[in-house]
Amino acid sequence: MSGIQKPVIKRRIAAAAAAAGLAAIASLGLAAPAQAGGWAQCGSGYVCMWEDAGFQGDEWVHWKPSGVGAKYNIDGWDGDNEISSIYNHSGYALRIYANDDYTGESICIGRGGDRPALKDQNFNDDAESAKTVSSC
Ligand SMILES: [Ca+2]
Ligand SMILES: [Ca+2]
Ligand SMILES: [Ca+2]
Repeated sequence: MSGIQKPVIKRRIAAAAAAAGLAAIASLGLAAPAQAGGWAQCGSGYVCMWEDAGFQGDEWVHWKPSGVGAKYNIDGWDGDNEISSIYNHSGYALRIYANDDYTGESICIGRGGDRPALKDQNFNDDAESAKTVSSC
């Protein structure tokens, strides 16, 4: 009803369009140029998180979750509020939280999904913990 809802809807449309674009790239089997760097080093089964966008810089998280509900507390000195890109190469959906102890705002990345630039989700330099979930 109010104008307040407008930006939210626009953001959702933008997110959906971005997701569709990534899906199109994946279905063609093409690696986007932005997926150079550490992306290729994130092996099957792993969740990887980098300090910089484009899967660059220090890889603060290189984690192989054991199943749904597995938890990862990003290191307070090396990673908290620094993560700018993520590749979820694990077999589970992944929820990433703005605060420690799996609290605060969160975003979810489906199995096999990636986020080359978390600033596009308004989540740059914000993640502090992560947990695998059954679905997004
Ligand atoms: Ca943390
Ligand atoms: Ca960063
Ligand atoms: Ca945070």
